[in-house]
Amino acid sequence: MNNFGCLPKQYTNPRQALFSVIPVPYDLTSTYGAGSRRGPAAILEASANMELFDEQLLQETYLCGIHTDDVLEVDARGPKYMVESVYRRTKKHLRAKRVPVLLGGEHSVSFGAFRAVHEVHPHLTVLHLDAHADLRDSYQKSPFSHACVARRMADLSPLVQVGIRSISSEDNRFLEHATHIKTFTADHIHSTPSWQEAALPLLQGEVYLTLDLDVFDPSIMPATGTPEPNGLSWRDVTLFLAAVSRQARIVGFDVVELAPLPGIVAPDFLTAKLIYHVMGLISRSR
Ligand SMILES: [Mn+2]
Repeated sequence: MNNFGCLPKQYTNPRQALFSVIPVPYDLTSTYGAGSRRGPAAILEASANMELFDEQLLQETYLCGIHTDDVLEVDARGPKYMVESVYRRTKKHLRAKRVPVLLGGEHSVSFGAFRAVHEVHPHLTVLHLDAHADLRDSYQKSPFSHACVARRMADLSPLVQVGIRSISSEDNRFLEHATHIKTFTADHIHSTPSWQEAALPLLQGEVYLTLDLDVFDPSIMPATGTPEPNGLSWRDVTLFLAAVSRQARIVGFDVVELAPLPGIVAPDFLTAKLIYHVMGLISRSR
């Protein structure tokens, strides 16, 4: 497997890199379409075909150094153990002052990376882009299921959710009383051009970004386990993240739930390009 961007050695040396990419091919709790275990490999492969000049930012982001770590071994005992090993791996990169970039895998793995980043930046805010609210307190007897990941983050930090269009009645009841969580539904975003004016003031200081690819509309992102209609566009997401990065400091991020479709590479490529673009936004704000 190649490194992210298929970069020459001088740009992947961990000692000089701003970013560490951590591939986590885990999908054992997926409830509908599995297959996100093949996500990290597909992202790395697609990233070899990207133009390394970011045409929106007018910069060559790889010059700040992108290290790709070894694939994280799957711990089949369950998400709790997986979260723990993601935590330890993320911690290692944070200690070396690199920005962790997690490649899922299913969404449950994000909590490990978040927890490591949260220890270093306890006042961070979580920005959660997703079709699903993921606020269940427990699911299939696990508090670390993919369906609980936003709830676990919200136990520790304020949470801003963007693009939500699938929510359980339990989640909805919980939201009525959760004053530290603000949810911007896809419907609201589509019908309210000024929605960012309400979202951006909530995203100051340090931000951890967790991005489930099903936040995008299935027309451009069909390769997820749980696609939902009426999603966001490339432009919706990148313009919003650019605005966030201009005012806040994104201290780590994960991109999860790519379940590659044989013969259709566009979603893999979208994901690789998105990750590279977010790295570009982060490098620019430093
Ligand atoms: Mn989702």
